[in-house]
Amino acid sequence: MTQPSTITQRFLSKPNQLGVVAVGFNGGQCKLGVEAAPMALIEAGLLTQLKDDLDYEIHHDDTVHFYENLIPAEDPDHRGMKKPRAVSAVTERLSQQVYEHAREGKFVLTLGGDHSIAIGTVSGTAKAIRERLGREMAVIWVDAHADLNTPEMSPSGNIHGMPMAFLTRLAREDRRDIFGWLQDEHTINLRKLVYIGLRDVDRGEKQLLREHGIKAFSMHDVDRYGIGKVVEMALAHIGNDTPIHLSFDVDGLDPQWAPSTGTPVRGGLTLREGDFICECVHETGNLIAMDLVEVNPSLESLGASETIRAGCSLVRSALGDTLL
Ligand SMILES: [Mn+2]
Repeated sequence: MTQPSTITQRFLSKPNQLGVVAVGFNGGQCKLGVEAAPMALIEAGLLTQLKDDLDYEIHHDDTVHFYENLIPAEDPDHRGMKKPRAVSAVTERLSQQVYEHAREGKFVLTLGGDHSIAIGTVSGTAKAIRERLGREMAVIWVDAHADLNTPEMSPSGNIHGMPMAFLTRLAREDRRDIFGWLQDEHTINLRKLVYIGLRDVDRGEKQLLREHGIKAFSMHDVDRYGIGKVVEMALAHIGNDTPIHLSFDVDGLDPQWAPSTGTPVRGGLTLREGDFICECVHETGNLIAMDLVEVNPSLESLGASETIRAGCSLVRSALGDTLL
């Protein structure tokens, strides 16, 4: 038995309204299956739970967007990036969809899809928050990976490893059809980015994290301080007067809890630690949007339903579900 959240939301003018965008996009990486996640999460009852148990008014077009008509026939690699035009076109459209929900003061929940879609979601909320409140927002990125590779640094060329580089302007591209649509209004200040759960960070990314003093809590920090202290430090870094966009890659969780994901890495967060992060971020009253990405129901037949259940639990926790 659950009940609606009692936390006052500081930056949402319609705190009980939920804009939902279901994004069945897999083009930021090479494995099939992640495009099926939004439907799997919805069929598992996620939106019904948010409506019936947590009293949200759901604004969803009842569509999983695959954006087939945006995918170009020809999409050769550019600066080592794979499918750059497809990812650019899809995230540009998604950015607009998210922006339209966020500018009305609704919470925006995006169900991915691979993590490249965050180029669309974060840019959309960042723009809306700048317009609506005249503020810069913060991003909490829960992930095994930093997703901070510039195209030239990326070992794989998969754009799901690059979203944070484009969103912070560490990577730039002038071509309109390859992320040239990203304007200053869409971007995130490096000082307002916080990572939790990192444990598989590429060498070039480590250098960027150090050079720019980006706040990052790895699994080493979770082991040393405990998740309670880590979340406290993460939120202290952001400050209490800043809207927060939570981008949660399910591979932040240990494969024991979320095995069905494209790039699992052992030694991750427990489901309770993941839920705890979401609960605490909700409790700030500053959360304005959440992405749940990289659930891949096709990858591990035995673990798919477990991973979907874990994903539902994370979203419910971020939207105010409590244990008591
Ligand atoms: Mn990721």
